Amino acid sequence: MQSEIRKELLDAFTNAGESYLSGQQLAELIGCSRTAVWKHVEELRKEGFELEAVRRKGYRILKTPEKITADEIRLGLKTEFIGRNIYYEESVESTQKIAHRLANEGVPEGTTVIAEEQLSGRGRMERKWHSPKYTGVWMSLILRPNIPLTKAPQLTLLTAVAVVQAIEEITGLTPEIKWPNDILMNGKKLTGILTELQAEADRIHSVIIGIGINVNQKKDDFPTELQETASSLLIEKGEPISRAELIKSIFLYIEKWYGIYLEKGFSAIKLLWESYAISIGKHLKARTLTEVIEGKALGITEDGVLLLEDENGAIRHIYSADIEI
Ligand code: BT5
Repeated sequence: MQSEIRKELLDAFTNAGESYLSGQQLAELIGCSRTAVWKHVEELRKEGFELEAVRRKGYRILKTPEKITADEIRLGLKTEFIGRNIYYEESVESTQKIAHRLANEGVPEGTTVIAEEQLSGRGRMERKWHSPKYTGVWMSLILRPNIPLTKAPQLTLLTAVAVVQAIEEITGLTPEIKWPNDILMNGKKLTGILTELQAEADRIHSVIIGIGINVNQKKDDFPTELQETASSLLIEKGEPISRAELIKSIFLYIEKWYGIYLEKGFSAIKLLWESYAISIGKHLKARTLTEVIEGKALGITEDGVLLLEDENGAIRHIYSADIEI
């Protein structure tokens, strides 16, 4: 109930833009007392929002806090369901773990878990994902598409396209995608995506999409073993980037492409993905669990499988691998 009022309050400020809203107007819009409005405004102040209060005019928001809070993401969020239900945590082991639990409990599609820090963030195949406090976007999104299991990898590619477009919109930088799940800038990794499934036979219950983006880390903030291979938006752009704005933009692009995907299939996303991919046309080494395959990357299939032409001219289908260019 409390958070419902908060959501409505932030929606009201969003719609008001630069204009002031009086306590009376807010109370009427939300359907609560003026005292309750005042109490919630004070709560927003405590979270780091700067609010201006002018006699006879009312309130307006001047500045949102440095920390990402669920409220800050809600302010100005234009999606219908992606990110509408947010679980925001200060410190967690892994947002994936929490999202799996919530998915089991039946939370609505689009529910997202966001944390300021992960103590054991994970990558693919039990690898670790470095997720220090207040500097990155560490989040897991729950989707429930009605698609066969074999199509699930397409959602990793869809997410990569959405994240690249959001980064472009917020920073003006144009990163590149390395199949299947890395987003790079100048050859260094900015983002990793981890798609996990809850499924039974051939039916998907939930897809949990983990997105990790290095945003405001400086070079020294990375452990030595990552300093040559990882980068952040701050390093690439030369100035700090608002994580909340980036998250909102990602939500909007995911919602857009997910809608198109469910309605029309993967083709439009495949084309876009290929336009952002660095690996196509290049000679690569694909390290799978069992072998290393070398060849020229021809593109991806309709299912998101990477096609490599090996030295004998044979076309190999790569379902899961690490790529070296
Ligand atoms: C990935 O795995 O790239 C997927 C990473 C997904 C992280 C998100 S954060 C929110 C959600 N919750 C989680 O617990 N996970 C997801 P993979 O392709 O396996 O790459 C992992 C490798 O990237 C590691 O072995 C390191 O070499 C490198 N790495 C680790 N942390 C990094 C970082 N912050 N930036 C760049 N590279 C990193």
